[in-house]
Amino acid sequence: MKKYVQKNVSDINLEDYTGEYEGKDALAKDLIFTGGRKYESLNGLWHYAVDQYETAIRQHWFEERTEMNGISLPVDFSFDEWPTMQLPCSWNMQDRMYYLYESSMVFTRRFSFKKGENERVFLRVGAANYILRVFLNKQYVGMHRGGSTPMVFEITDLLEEKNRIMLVCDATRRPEQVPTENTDWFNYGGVYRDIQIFRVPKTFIKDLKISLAPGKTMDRIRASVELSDKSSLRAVLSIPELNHEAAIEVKDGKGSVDFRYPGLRLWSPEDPKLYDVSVSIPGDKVSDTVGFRKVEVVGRDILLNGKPVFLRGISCHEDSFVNGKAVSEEECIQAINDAKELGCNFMRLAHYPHTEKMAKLADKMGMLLWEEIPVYWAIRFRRPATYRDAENQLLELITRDYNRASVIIWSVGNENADSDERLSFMRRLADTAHRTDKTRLVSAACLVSMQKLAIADRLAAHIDVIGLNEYYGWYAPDFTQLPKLFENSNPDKPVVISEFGADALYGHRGSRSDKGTEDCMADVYEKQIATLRTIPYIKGISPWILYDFRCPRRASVIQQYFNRKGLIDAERKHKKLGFFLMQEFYRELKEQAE
Ligand code: GCB
Repeated sequence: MKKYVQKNVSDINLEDYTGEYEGKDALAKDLIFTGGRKYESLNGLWHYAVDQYETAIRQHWFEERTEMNGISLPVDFSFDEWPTMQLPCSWNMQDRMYYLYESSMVFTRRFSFKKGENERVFLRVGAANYILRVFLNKQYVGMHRGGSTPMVFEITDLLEEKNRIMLVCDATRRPEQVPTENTDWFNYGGVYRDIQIFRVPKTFIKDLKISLAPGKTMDRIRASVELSDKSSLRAVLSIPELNHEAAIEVKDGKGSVDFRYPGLRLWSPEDPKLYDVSVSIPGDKVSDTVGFRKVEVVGRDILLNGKPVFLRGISCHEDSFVNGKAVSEEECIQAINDAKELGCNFMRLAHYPHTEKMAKLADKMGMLLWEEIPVYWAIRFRRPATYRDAENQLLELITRDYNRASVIIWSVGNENADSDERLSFMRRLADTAHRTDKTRLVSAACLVSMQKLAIADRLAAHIDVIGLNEYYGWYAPDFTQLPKLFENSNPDKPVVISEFGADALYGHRGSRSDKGTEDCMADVYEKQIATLRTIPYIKGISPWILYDFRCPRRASVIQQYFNRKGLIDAERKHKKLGFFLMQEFYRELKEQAE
């Protein structure tokens, strides 16, 4: 990190004002395992100010320099007199004034803290879009890039009994970020997931990964532990329901144990069996509630616990009519229940990591998940720093959700044109996902080749399941091409139709060719279903999309800045005709499978 430039009140001629904040990035490797840990919440009312010109970081507001040599200075902030906002939230939903605001906001609050003996203290923020800079007691703590993954900062040495924390959240869209400037969803700003403080002992359990061990058997559990330092000690894994305790020999900070448990009840959407597990070391203990399942690809089949499974899916954004991206637990439950009512056993959580609540609920409620990072459309594939950002988001997501049985697929991107730079970028991401996690499949939502009229994406060789977005009957009006496309293709692995769909405004009726009507959408669904049901290598479908969602690109009178491809409207109240067609199809598929 560069040394701070000496500032008085402002520094009006310094344009490289962000450079001095570089080099202290919170990364995936800094995350700590929080399952079962107590925490103090910093959710609640924070003072805030819109900071359109990033004056807070240009002028070092965090230093609170209000006087010089005993003489008071004019300042441009009034932390404790500012209005308040309830965090976490998407600021766009708090006041019409902020609806389209996409730059920086400053948040600050005071809090008391009683530090214990020999403890380390970490601040965890569940997500903030896109850059978050953190300041505590007049010091710069660090920053995080990436709008949908968690971050952890150590604050042990900066804490006092009375503290002031300041968060500067920058929601600017930039071409080099992941995602880039142009997406088909709304750019909600804000610190929109939980803000928490965790206390841990000096040597603590930094990570716990637990799953079925990769390999042939389906009754072998593997637990791996990583400590915060290179200590060697014995950890104890306990799964009370199995009456099982196992010692984990930890050497130089790492250790793992494998053991067989014949008769283990495996997790599946039909039987989402979960077990409480805990790991303890002297002075520290973490816990989790996990399911055990095996997912693999054999030929063109996806196998769950050794049996072929068809993914009866639906795509879903993290977008609430009322709360924006700060979706509530009730809204997550509702989304899973609506998907279940549709007949789904699978949801594609597009196009970025959704709240971790979603995967925990899916574990409990029995829903398979596809989780994705926002390598979406025209990413700067040549830029090394953009790759590092994308890879870090992928690793943060994998670290966060590794123990979730519901998550079966990591998707490394969506609809990226098949160039050499893109291939090398996304292939590296797929390799990273495979290397880091051997218990899941890797996919990406690919485009069809219009020239070859076939599935011809070169990335397909590097992923386990080919995701395919196709909009025959909608963007590609000539529906007769879809069966031809499948005839021309002979993939050597399963294909999941990760998107198809059509816009319709709920209640708008007309002829089947009248775009924007429910009838036209129903026509597309009927034709899609009739074709997709005949293709043997299609092993899953997740139409676009469960709910209508906000989208600045959609300015027609029907859309009114919403993407209207939802099977249910944005208010989550009304189901469109397409919903019932898909429901009927999934009912049939389910019956066939039983
Ligand atoms: C797509 C994109 C998705 C869009 C959708 C649409 O192919 O993957 O993000 O929202 O099409 O509605 O155009």
